[in-house]
Amino acid sequence: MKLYYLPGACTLAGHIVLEWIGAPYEAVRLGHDSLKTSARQAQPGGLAVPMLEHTDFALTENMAMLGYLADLHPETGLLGDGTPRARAEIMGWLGFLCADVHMAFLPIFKASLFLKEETLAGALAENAREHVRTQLEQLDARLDGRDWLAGTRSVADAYLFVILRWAVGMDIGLYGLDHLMRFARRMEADPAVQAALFAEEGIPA
Ligand SMILES: N[C@@H](CCC(=O)N[C@@H](CS)C(=O)NCC(=O)O)C(=O)O
Repeated sequence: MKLYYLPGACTLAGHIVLEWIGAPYEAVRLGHDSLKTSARQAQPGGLAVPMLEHTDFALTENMAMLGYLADLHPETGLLGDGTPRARAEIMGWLGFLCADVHMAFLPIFKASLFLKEETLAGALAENAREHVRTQLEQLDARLDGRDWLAGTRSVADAYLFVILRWAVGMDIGLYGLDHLMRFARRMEADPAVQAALFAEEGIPA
């Protein structure tokens, strides 16, 4: 099992899930340039990370990859208890995080994707911050009285942790979002999360 990653990227979610699973894997750091020359361009999202290789199978897209890892290891319960309802609930949260919240960061990360006029980039990013903040408030409310998004620890929680790190790094912050802060502290104290972070960024959580 081989995970291709970029430090600071959404690949951290897969890295955390691999650590939670505890089976052997190799993490391979990529640069932005190697992404563009990747032989996996034919895959959906093949110009981006993460990418996972398992035997002769190359997989991209977080939702597919995280689901695949959890399916390979049902004993971890990372996609629920095996019932369609639990899986659907987890995939619902993962979908929201990947398709809505992750994408809402794009105008903050790279305004030039949306605007030719550089002078407007700051205003665009500021609006995007407000939008992400609204999404974070929804996630915060969800964690009121719950430790995990779907009730038990799942692949969606690994992705939520990535999103919270971006929120802090991009000056959105978690001020006033007490349930999310509690979640982040608990994840940071998890040795598996610490191992993934150390491997990717060389820094303790
Ligand atoms: N829809 C993709 C999005 C993946 C994505 O946005 N990856 C970013 C890092 S978080 C990336 O590789 N960007 C290319 C780059 O930074 O050059 C997925 O869920 O896997």
